[in-house]
Amino acid sequence: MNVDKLMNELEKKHTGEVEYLQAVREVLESIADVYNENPQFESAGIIERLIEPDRIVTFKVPWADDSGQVHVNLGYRVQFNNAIGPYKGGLRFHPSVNLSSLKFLGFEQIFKNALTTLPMGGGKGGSDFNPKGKSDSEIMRFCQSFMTELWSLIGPETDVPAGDIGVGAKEIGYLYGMYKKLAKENTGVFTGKGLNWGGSLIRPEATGFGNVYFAKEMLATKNESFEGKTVAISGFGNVAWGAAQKATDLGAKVVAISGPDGYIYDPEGISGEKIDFMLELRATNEDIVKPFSYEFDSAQFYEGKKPWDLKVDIALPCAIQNELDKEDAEKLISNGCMCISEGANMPCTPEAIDVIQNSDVLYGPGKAANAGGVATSGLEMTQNSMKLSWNREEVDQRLHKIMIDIHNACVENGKDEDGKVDYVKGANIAGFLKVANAMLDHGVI
Ligand code: NDP
Ligand code: 2IT
Repeated sequence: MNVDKLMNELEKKHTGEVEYLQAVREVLESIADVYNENPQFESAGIIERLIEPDRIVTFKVPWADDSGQVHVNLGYRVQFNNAIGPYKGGLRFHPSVNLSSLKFLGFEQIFKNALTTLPMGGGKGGSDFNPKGKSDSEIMRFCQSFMTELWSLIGPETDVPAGDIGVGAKEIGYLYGMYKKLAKENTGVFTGKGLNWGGSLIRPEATGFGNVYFAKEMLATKNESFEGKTVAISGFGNVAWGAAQKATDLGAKVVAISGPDGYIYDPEGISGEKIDFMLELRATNEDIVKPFSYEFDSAQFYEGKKPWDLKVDIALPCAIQNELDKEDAEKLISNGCMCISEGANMPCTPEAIDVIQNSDVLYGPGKAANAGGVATSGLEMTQNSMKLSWNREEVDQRLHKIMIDIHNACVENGKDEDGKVDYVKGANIAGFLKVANAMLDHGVI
């Protein structure tokens, strides 16, 4: 494999799809040696087949707002690869959604899902619909219209969507309701479902919990732990909330969370009722953290700033892609940060990753560190198939074990001669080998 040649060809075919090209380049660069040592991959065209999605479906989503005005958004489902199981991956509703962002997310999802050890392929979907400021009935009508197109493409053994940015339990409820009506069946076709209609305990907090479990394993390689450490988290959504909870449980002090409007610094720590308040803020659908500073005296709001200029021991980016750049990485490192673990998908830019990997800072890439969310989706699918529910402890123990196993797979595949672990390389190689070998077994399809 010649990475530059492949990337040149891909750039010509998909000009301007910046995030997708970024995600593909990262994977190709880290698997090139393993690929070239195994000529059976080259002759079977594995990489050419893996970097293009199996199919992309695009559709229009017309919906009426509360005043009767009709709007039209774009809907997508990218079914990337199903070598090891049904397509699996979230739906994102956010104005930034386009083909490039969904293709990058679907591509990442292939390797992430392979790392979970569970039988799930990779996919992603969503819309440029912005749920911010919309009423519940507007969100319901949008979800129903979206589903009238999506329902025929998905199924419990075909393609199983879930949530992502802008798609939480409420949206999953409306989407699932419409699916059930159209398909005339009540199966586990979504994950992240409500607890009394097939959902799994721990799924809402699983990505954040899993990220902290992964970071805990990385820290342990340096005889460190969360106990007594300060933590900065970006975002205040689903993932950030779970990460704040678990980091606090493990004895750390979460001193920052953020929204698109700026960040909150609270030197007394964001725990207990303050974590509950994060959920209340999210439920307002406004997506701003500023009100946190009105509610708690110890909290200060820094408008338009990112939390990466703070002196913290651990940074957990949990908001969106490319939110932590080279300057942010340099600031974190010069302030003594020892660990950066990605709750979001691809939150660090390639330049930031270079800086981090040339330092002693532990770096957990999203496809390994945030795999706890989809892993728990896999556990939800298992419970649905068995038509039973596990209790909190059972799900949490399984999630914890999966995160330890993912960490071990990264170490096994990413340890350099000097003993340093390159978690990016480890995660990419471990995920790739599983999928590539399955593709070889299935022939050219
Ligand atoms: P949520 O919608 O619950 O929360 C994300 C919030 O972050 C949004 O409200 C968004 O606000 C806000 N945000 C966007 N950009 C920024 C920014 N630059 N700084 C601070 N906040 C910002 O989404 P999730 O918590 O589910 O997802 C967060 C990240 O985690 C995403 O990258 C997602 O792909 C990833 N992830 C999610 C998983 C899951 O199970 N939910 C699993 C694995 C990864 P606004 O709308 O105003 O932009
Ligand atoms: O990025 C992700 O892994 C998710 N949004 C969760 C996907 C899932 O199917 O649970």
